[in-house]
Amino acid sequence: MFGFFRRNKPAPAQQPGPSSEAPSAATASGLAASAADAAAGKAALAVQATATADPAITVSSSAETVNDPVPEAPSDRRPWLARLKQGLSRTRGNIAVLFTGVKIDEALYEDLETALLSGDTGFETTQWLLAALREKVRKDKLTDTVQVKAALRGLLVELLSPLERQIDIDQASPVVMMIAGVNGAGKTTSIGKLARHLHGEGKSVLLAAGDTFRAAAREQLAQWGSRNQVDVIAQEGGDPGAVAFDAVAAGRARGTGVVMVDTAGRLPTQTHLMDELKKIRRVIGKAMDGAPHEVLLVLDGNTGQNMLAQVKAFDDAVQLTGLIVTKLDGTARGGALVALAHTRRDRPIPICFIGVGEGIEDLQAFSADEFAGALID
Ligand SMILES: Nc1nc2c(ncn2[C@@H]2O[C@H](COP(=O)(O)OP(=O)(O)OP(=O)(O)O)[C@@H](O)[C@H]2O)c(=O)[nH]1
Ligand SMILES: [Mg+2]
Repeated sequence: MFGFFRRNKPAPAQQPGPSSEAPSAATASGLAASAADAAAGKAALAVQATATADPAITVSSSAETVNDPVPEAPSDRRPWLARLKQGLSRTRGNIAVLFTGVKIDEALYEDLETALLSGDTGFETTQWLLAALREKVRKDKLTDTVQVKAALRGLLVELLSPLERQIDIDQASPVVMMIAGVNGAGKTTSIGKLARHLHGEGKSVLLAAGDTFRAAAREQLAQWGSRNQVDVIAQEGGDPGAVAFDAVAAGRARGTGVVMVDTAGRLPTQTHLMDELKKIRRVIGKAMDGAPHEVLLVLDGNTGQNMLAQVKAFDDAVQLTGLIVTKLDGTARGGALVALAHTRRDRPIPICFIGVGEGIEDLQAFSADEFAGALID
């Protein structure tokens, strides 16, 4: 399950660099291509040769260079698990120690209730979990706290499993992904990380800087592009829908593997901005039938229960296909993911990736088992 993406065909051994691609339709149509376009020429091959050995990248707007470790083999998830567990340590709080005693009594359930509520699991989900746990203890005649802990872990895995999903990056050519979310949630950073992972899969990537009004936003994406030999379609001012359209058109003309459309941050209460998002989605559909293939909402892990309202509002507006939850490092509110799984169990929106930091390897596919383990083990 733990490939980063789902593949229908084996990844090619070598990926064609951006320099070998046809000229950009968008560039020809008058849009300003980013610095990445210029850098893509001679430098591309040389940079590409060293890319996996030295994935030096910048993920923050502070332009600080992060030297990420060489990605571990997919079979070795230990470094990631350690970071996930460390990241969720504030959410986990005292859950693990609850189960070190010997007695299964009311005090145990009360302490568990407090721990779940403080982790922002929410009242309704906490009550549901406690009731299900009591029922399991009764039915399975559990007699020691180690068994109760295992039962709770099992319930969490069951609840979270429907949220697991790997994105199929061979589902179309190009696969068009639109990324949305509130301000500062981690959209652009996540796009950068995904671009690097896609590069590792041998997929060519084109980025669309859909935040046309903030120069800093364009620059942030352009910086990512130039570091990762990925072209960025950008435009100063103007309509983000036009940038998205041209990016998809350019992606089709070039035979690009994946086009990712970044968008400006917006609150669900900003009606005109939500309308703009709907328009971007519509326009992408005009540029390519069936696109966007993925509409991902990026959620800041510190958002807690408000995630539920954000998911609903963005889903109503642009029909989400998945979520990316960032900044789970250091949050005391990671239980909100459990609430999300429980309250939306009739219409689950999968969590495609979770992030626990700013490095490339800090964004990984979501696993119910790993997440439950990090919460209570
Ligand atoms: N600690 C931590 N920081 C993160 C994570 N993901 C992103 N960030 C940081 O969050 C900040 C905002 O990230 P951006 O990617 O710029 O967020 P954005 O959603 O594109 O922001 P706007 O475009 O302004 O709406 C940056 O400083 C990132 O480095 C994460 O998983 N953990
Ligand atoms: Mg951004």
